[in-house]
Amino acid sequence: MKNIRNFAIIAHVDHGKSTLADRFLEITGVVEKGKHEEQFLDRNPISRERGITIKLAPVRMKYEYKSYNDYNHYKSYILNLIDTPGHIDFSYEVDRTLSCVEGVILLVDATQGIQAQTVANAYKALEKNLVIIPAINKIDLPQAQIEKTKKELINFLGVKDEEIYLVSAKTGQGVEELLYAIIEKIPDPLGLTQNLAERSRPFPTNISDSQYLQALIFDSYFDQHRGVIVFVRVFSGQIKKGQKVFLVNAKVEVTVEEVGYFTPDLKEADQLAAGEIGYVVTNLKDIHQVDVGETIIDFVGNGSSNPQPLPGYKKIKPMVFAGVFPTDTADYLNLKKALEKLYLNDAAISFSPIYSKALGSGFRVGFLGLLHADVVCERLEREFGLSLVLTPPQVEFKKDNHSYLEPYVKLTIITPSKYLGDVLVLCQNHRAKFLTMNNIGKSDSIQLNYEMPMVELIADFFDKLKSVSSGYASLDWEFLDYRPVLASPLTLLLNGRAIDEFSEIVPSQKAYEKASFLVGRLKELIPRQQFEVRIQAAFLGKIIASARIAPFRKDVLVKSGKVLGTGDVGRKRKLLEKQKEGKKRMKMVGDVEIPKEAFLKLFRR
Ligand SMILES: Nc1nc2c(ncn2[C@@H]2O[C@H](COP(=O)(O)OP(=O)(O)OP(=O)(O)O)[C@@H](O)[C@H]2O)c(=O)[nH]1
Ligand SMILES: [Mg+2]
Repeated sequence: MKNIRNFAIIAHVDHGKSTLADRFLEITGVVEKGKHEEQFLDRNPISRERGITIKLAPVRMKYEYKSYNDYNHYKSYILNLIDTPGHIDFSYEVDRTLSCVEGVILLVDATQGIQAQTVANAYKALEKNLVIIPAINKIDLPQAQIEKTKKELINFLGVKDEEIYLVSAKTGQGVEELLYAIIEKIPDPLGLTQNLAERSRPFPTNISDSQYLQALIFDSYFDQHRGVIVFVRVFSGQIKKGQKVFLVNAKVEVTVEEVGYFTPDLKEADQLAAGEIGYVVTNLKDIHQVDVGETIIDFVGNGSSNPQPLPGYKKIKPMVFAGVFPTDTADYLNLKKALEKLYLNDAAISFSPIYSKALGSGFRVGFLGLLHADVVCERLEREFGLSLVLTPPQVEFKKDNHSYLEPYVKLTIITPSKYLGDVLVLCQNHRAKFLTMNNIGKSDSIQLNYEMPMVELIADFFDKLKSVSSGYASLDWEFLDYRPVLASPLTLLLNGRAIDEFSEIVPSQKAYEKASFLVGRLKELIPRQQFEVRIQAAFLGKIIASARIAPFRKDVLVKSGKVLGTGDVGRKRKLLEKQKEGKKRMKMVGDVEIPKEAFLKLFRR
């Protein structure tokens, strides 16, 4: 165990975590330099296309360490790295990662300095008592502000200048020194650091020397042929093929089919021992029995001998909800199965069945934010071959007798001081309540704390914040509580018929603004139909906004005024097929045809 180091890379989005991981993988010979894709650990195609990490990614590396001081000190280490996403919508991946490691590299982009998720993720690591190695990245860039970023880190973490590592994940400069720091500064899985022979952090349970198996499930996915595959951190004991184990919370017995570690592909091994990170093939076909945060222990016959669960994880609460419907109503069960399987790989979603008059049977799915909603739906479509309609993601209001309560968040914004004025005005316009303001380090970065209604946050606040600060301000939020608000349903009508899917509760103060925005947007998004379409918005029994779309006749069989004759059957069929294909991307709402994208685009500006 002394030769194992488990660590994660955490940072604000885009500060270079996955690129740094590439360099580690090259130095340790997992991949060959110049022969792999950039951000090698971002393996999901959606992640690659969007250039952001959406999943935690574990990988095991081997490294031959030679001490600088003592050349006889030559040892082979196993380094388990977990790369994490930086975007706040995937923060649950970070939460789960941090329970599996003893230390982290906190990476800060030298051109950006400390940003909101730098702070949020660092606090998470501090809370877990992890060793934090601060590193400044992108020092190769001419606009890098190394000294300023250093000052921010010194002030924020209370570290010394010489404890901060300077690297370029792009060129590899300083990366090997960082590997040395991981070995020297991050404790082994028993909590012992190399130099100080003392426990630097309490062991997660009090049976650290136990022979009994205790492994924490931190991620999972469903494999068509092998059933549920879980990712584990073993805290004590061992786990190997053929062993009978027990899931403490689900109370099910499982015979282990295979164990191994990440290369990052799955590589079979004889066993996983205490301190290691790897995977377990369970062959469980009933996917409801496995949950992240579950503890695997030895099977002790009916689970009778007082099994010890590890602390596991706080369940995360989705804050944004949308209806998800199959375009083809016959796909309902496929959607259900897809959601269940996806849940194994993304425990941050929640779902429950709903029915809509216009869209049929579907699910009300909870997400952590709009990007998360977008990514989940794209994964459902691509990984499970579904075609879906998503109603506009909304925040959940609670009804309390005749009044409404709305969710509030605690908002943290970090901005360079020169944009402060504009940021303050922006917050004011979004019903935010100012709490505190302070400087980060001796730099000109300012941290602002607010309380703000969640509904204000999810619409377009982030985009506006980016635009008033030329991209420099960043934000982090956390759910606070529900508070009373004067609000009512804003109903959208198409040709006099209320369309529930487009209706939502809005604060009275925002009703006019919202109504005219939605009506205007729908007018752009709904194509002309054979008849006139009237769009209206009603609030408290009054129509407060309206628009119309003029009718338009389009029959594909009438081309340049001439009806295609019977002799042209092939061509006629082709045109009809094409029209049918187009219709698949449409959805009938009432008697109006609406493109699928309209549902998602409606609330985006
Ligand atoms: N010049 C320069 N560019 C870098 C460096 N490190 C990363 N980048 C670039 O910064 C961008 C973001 O890098 P990623 O490694 O994807 O960042 P990340 O932190 O993994 O991003 P998320 O996982 O989405 O939060 C990419 O375009 C990288 O090529 C560096 O040291 N120097
Ligand atoms: Mg990344």
